[in-house]
Amino acid sequence: QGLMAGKRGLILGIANNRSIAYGIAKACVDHGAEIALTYQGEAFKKRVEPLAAELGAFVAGHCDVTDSASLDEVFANVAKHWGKLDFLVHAIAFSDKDELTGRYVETTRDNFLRTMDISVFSFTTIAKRAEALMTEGGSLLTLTYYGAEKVMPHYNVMGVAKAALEASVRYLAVDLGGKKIRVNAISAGPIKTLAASGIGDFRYILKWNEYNSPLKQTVTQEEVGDSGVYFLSDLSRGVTGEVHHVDSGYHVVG
Ligand code: 0WD
Repeated sequence: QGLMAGKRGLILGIANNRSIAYGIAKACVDHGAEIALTYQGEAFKKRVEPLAAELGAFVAGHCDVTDSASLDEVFANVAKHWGKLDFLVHAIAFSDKDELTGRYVETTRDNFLRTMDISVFSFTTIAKRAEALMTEGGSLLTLTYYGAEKVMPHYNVMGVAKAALEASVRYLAVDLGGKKIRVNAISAGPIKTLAASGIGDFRYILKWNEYNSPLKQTVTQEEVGDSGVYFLSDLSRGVTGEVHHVDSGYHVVG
């Protein structure tokens, strides 16, 4: 038995074993959940398949959120395999790394739209697809960052996108609440991952958080994973529309 025994969830956004989504996936499995994973293209397939084997996960296929046919296929595979869904994790974001440095005002229209499409709209379209399978209620979780609330150096258009993502959490919570589907976000402190390596001066940001956060340390994927279990399990059954900081407390001082 476990906090997540009997629950089945789809986890999107594992690039490798340093991904935040991997930390959440592992914590869910440790607490008894069954999970499905996706990969973004052939390059990531080779990394995700061994992780799926390790976690006893079902691989639901290729998922590129800019390609709705791939999303249709992933959800069709989940429907065929399980018939229903209890939870979903969205840990996907993208922006051109040339624009994750310097001034926000230089953002191009193309990269603005692409960043919003992959990092914000994807959560809404995925929520709609998940709603159809969450026949007994459910829990949706996305990942955000403090750069949505305060100006962080180099975070630029991604900060604007995360602000829109956090607003989406609130609108989706209202739309889906009647079906007992909860929608929340974890605002994670900085963690060294593939996506984070695209952000200018990331090592400095890590050190800054370590020295200045109340807990005097940066967070780990395991810590985000454990908080994820709270949101994805019935422990948080009274909570929706929330943006919860898992950042060693940095947001109270930064
Ligand atoms: O410090 C950090 N690492 C933080 C990350 C602090 C706070 C929040 N986050 C957020 C990110 O913005 C993102 O929403 O957490 C989420 C997960 O990011 P991560 O774990 O830091 O990064 P990573 O391991 O790289 O996973 C993100 C993945 C992609 O990897 P790459 O490296 O290719 O960007 O998002 C996926 C992809 O697997 N992804 C896509 N998936 C489907 N379709 C797409 C796409 N078009 N684009 C990116």
